[in-house]
Amino acid sequence: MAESPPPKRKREEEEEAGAAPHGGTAPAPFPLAELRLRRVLRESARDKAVFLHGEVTSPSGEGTDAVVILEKTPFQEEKVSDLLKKHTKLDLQMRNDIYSTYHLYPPAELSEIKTTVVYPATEKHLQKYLRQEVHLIRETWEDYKNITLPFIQSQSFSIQWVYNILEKKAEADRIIHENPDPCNGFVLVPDFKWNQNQLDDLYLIALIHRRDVKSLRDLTAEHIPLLRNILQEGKEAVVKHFSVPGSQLRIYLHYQPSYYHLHVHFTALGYDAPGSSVERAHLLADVIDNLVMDSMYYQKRALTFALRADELLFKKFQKAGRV
Ligand code: GTA
Repeated sequence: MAESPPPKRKREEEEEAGAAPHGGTAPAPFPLAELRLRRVLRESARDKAVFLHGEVTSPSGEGTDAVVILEKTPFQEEKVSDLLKKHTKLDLQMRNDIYSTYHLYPPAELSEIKTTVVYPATEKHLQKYLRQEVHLIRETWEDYKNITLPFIQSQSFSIQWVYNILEKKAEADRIIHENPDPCNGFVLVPDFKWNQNQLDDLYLIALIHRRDVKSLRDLTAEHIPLLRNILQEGKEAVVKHFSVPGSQLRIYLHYQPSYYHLHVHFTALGYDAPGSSVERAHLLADVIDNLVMDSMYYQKRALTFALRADELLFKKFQKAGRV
């Protein structure tokens, strides 16, 4: 378990004190109780998470899709004694010699469920969270130019949320570090997936200021100063804010990403984060070394990644006879 909890950020303190972020009126919370459950998209016993497709019905009777992710959070070391003392019920399940198991029912304040909402959700969001068969693709540079790039240009997820962060229109008081240089600068913020309550599943994301780099495929030696800034300053900021040394961070890019605005993932080394497997994660330090060796490295080599069977990009590769 982590040594110390991360410092509480300013916005959380304000919210606990009843103030809306930025001093405005707090937006109404998502109407969870009114959500009509349409189906379970995916359920994971290992991650203790369930991905739901629901529908919110407006007063006029119109339904709008939403994705709701419910996820049990890791234990917080400093709250474990409270859990032992303040549990509301302890039901014995079985006893055998020196062994026994129980169902322990914690009080409300110790039984938080992290809830992530995408609303309104598009068909692509529903597909993304649906459990499906996956296939490995080996994408050459020619495949990228002829299949993937035209697909990205016509299809990818909206990146408005990224621009909102870069322009301080959203999550401004969550920023951990910023290098404001328009060419070699970036913003480091806690990722969507991290509730910042414990360091075990630490997850931050670095978003670059420049808007002309979509993914790993666009990187050349020109971007080395930017990437070195992210690696160096990102590590320094994480030590300063969370006391986690660089040697305990996994710092990587996804290929393919979901959002085509270059960003770098920072996760705790001990955390098996979604998307940290070999077919998707490219360590930033290795990416820099590859670019130092050959500026055109990522415009030459084939890259492997997994695609879900009913994804449009997978169908394009199939149609081109590349699967
Ligand atoms: N701070 O508004 C945002 C925001 N959004 C919209 C996305 N991110 C955000 N961060 C902030 N504010 O790490 C984060 C995402 C992700 C990164 C984008 O930006 O949390 P990517 O472009 O490489 O795309 O990274 P990726 O990794 O596919 O995105 P995502 O959503 O993390 O999906 C990864 C897979 O993990 C999904 O297919 C999903 O099925 C799975 N997954 C498992 N558990 C979870 C979970 N609890 N929440 C979300 N996805 C999960």
